[in-house]
Amino acid sequence: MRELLPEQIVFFRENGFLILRGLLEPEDVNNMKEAVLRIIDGFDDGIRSRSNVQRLKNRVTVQIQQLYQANPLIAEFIKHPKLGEIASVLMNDTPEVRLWHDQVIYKPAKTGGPVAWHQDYFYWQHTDAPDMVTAWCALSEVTEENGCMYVVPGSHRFGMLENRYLADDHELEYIFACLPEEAKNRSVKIPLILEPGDVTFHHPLLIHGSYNNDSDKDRLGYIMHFFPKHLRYLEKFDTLKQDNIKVPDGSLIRGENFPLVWSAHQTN
Ligand SMILES: O=C(O)CCC(=O)C(=O)O
Repeated sequence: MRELLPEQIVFFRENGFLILRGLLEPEDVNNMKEAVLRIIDGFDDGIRSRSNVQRLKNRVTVQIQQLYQANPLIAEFIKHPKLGEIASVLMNDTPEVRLWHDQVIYKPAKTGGPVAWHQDYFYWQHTDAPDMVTAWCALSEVTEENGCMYVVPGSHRFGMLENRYLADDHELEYIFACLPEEAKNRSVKIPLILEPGDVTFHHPLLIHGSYNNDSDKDRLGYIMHFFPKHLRYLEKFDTLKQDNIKVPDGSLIRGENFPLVWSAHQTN
């Protein structure tokens, strides 16, 4: 394995996340930042899902999905060989990595709002296993002041929580109430402080969230949620009915909405 050391793989298994510093080239960061900002500013068409989530008064978190379908440079970036290879290893060496979806989460300076504490798999329970991995690419400086992501290390080992997330008051204590007794004492949150070009990977059961951007610097993250070759569709749990999965119940998830971004056969 070229990109990851054995101890980094062990760290991910134990903690449910991993920070890789300087993984992206400055040129990639600059090009992606420009492409993503064009979409935020409304210059590229074809965006399937766009929302300005306003959970708190005067606070906005801009969340846009499927950017790669609107911009050729982003369509190329999702096939970044380092990201694909790392995702494969963190998903137990799956021979194929596909994109579940991408998204930008943008918190403008002074007005950027929170992302409530959650586990990603809550949204993905119409798949047959919590086996995905997310790559969170920093396209700006990411600090506690401008609303970095916080994670609860090891919380991916607590299983699925009963409550989906904490909506308004955004206190971690609320979510602790849902944890198994033995996990409560061990839970702390830590900030993921990043430079442009750093990438963090996280497990779909990891508890994570982020707070307001009170600083005078924008926070910009481009996020890819990857899934392994063996993942299957479970129609009965498809309560959100997003209509992007076209395969029959019980089948491997494939199709134009789930591009193959990395394959062991192409790189070996
Ligand atoms: O960007 C954030 O603050 C949260 C991101 C997130 O929830 C995710 O990448 O799964």
